[in-house]
Amino acid sequence: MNLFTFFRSSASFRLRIALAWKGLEYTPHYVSLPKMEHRQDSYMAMNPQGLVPALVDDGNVYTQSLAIMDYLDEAYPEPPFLPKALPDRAYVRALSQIIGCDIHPLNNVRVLKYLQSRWELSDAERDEWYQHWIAEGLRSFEATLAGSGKSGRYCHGDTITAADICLVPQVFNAQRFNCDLTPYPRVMAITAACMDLPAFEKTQPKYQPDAF
Ligand SMILES: N[C@@H](CCC(=O)N[C@@H](CS)C(=O)NCC(=O)O)C(=O)O
Repeated sequence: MNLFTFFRSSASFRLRIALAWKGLEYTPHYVSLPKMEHRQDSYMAMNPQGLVPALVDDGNVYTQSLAIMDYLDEAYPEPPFLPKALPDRAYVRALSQIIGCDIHPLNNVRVLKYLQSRWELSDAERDEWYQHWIAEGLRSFEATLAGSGKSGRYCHGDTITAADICLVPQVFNAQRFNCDLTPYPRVMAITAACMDLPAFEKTQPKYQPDAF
């Protein structure tokens, strides 16, 4: 397998965790977002969205981290990313999508850059935008955990699921943008518990060879 990744990309971090959790080996290819390597013709030919990550497995190209996690779960089922019971699967998917569909896209690099280039936001205003959507998203994530009766050491009981794999990279990004995370004790306790596991610890941004 070949993974196209950038150390600070939270969507790439999701996949690094996912691959490590399933014990799958891969060759990393480093795509620098500051150098705009994700917009070069050679990369765009593989992923026309010009976003990282991308995964190549058995000659097939896979894009979109949540879709790639579904693919990995179908191709390499153990350990699974989803619980068995249908209501629990829906709960884990909903949590994953709070991160992947409702927080991350609003705070992606290209959105932040557009706000600054087109609408002339200052760095402080950009950070306020970022922190607003983190607060809105993590408030609902925390409330979902609290109201579900399903969370435990991790988002779903004491077993790692896709929801944890999505949550931890988002918390890392929020910390980088100095977001106040004290209102989310469950989120932070789950993140700490995940970081005790090598699949999360070893794949974090600062340990990647392309980190600077
Ligand atoms: N929904 C996509 C999002 C991918 C994405 O936005 N990746 C970011 C890094 S986390 C990126 O490549 N950003 C480049 C840009 O915004 O120009 C996924 O989950 O794979």
